[in-house]
Amino acid sequence: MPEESINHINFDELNQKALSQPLIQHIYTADPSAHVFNGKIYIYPSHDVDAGEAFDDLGSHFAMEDYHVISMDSPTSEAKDNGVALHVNDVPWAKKQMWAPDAAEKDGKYFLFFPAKGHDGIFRIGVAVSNSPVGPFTAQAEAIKNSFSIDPAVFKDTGDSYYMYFGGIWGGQLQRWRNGSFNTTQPESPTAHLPKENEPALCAKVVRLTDDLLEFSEEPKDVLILDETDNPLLQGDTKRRFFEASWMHKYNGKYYFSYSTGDTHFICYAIGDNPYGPFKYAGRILNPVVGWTSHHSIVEFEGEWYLFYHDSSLSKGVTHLRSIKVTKLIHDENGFIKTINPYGDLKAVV
Ligand code: FUB
Repeated sequence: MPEESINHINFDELNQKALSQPLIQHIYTADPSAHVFNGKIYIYPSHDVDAGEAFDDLGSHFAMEDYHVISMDSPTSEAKDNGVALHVNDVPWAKKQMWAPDAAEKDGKYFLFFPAKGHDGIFRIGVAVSNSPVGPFTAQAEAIKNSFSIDPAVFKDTGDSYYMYFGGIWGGQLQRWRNGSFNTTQPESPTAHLPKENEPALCAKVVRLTDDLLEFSEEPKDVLILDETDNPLLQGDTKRRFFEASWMHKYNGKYYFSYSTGDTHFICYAIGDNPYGPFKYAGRILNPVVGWTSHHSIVEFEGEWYLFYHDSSLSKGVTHLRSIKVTKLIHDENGFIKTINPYGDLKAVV
């Protein structure tokens, strides 16, 4: 992760060419999970802060403590910060690192799903509930039973079924759960426990939620991504394999699973026929942004599709101080997504 390479970037030129500007500038925000509730856009991002933690490959420098919900009347209108919606101190089971959240609505109630490290240093996923989309949210006393890893994304399918996609490798600890329980050996290595390069890649997980949206209704299953020959993507296929940042959207009856490739910095996608997959790799949605991480959501608003994403342009390249952005997303006549270059003809150096 060559953080120094950002010094080569001419930020004035980059910002001029950028497809969009940060939606919120008075705080740093990242990992935007956008939804349309009651005709309005609500964005559930991480709230980035500089807590003074040293940079490492486990993401210790992402030491976030709370969530703010951002609302917009439309993708081009002003974004409003609705203040603190949930703080780590109000989550009995959580200790630190409030990473990428998501939200869902059911029967007039709003559910905030979020990962955090517990007092044992293990990432779990929790739920907090509110009567308002902007919170404040009240956390459940315990994390979701049998939850693990990071980056929950909750998708409501037709028929009122809700599915959670989740997981992230390296600092997200997904690789440490390969045998069904948390592997405590080699705790400081982000890459120990990963499959070998020529083995099938580690998959994101998908699980249907219970009717009250507070628990898993089944064992999480692998989100399998197949290549052009219908074989699973390999762990060594780093420009296409799953790393973190799951999202699901449905377009013309097909299920689009999108995700970040992490250390190669792409947002890619794969298409399937049902929420569980398998999904066939279909291409890139977003080329690398300034900053190491890339994380997004895709949402339809008044018949048009939008990509919410983040970059570190406002902080001039500081990896853990990111800003949420939005741009249009186009599905072509065959259902494929047109790749987005976030700075036009300029390439981000990561
Ligand atoms: O914001 C912390 C972590 O960085 C997220 O959980 C990942 O998806 C990456 O964006």
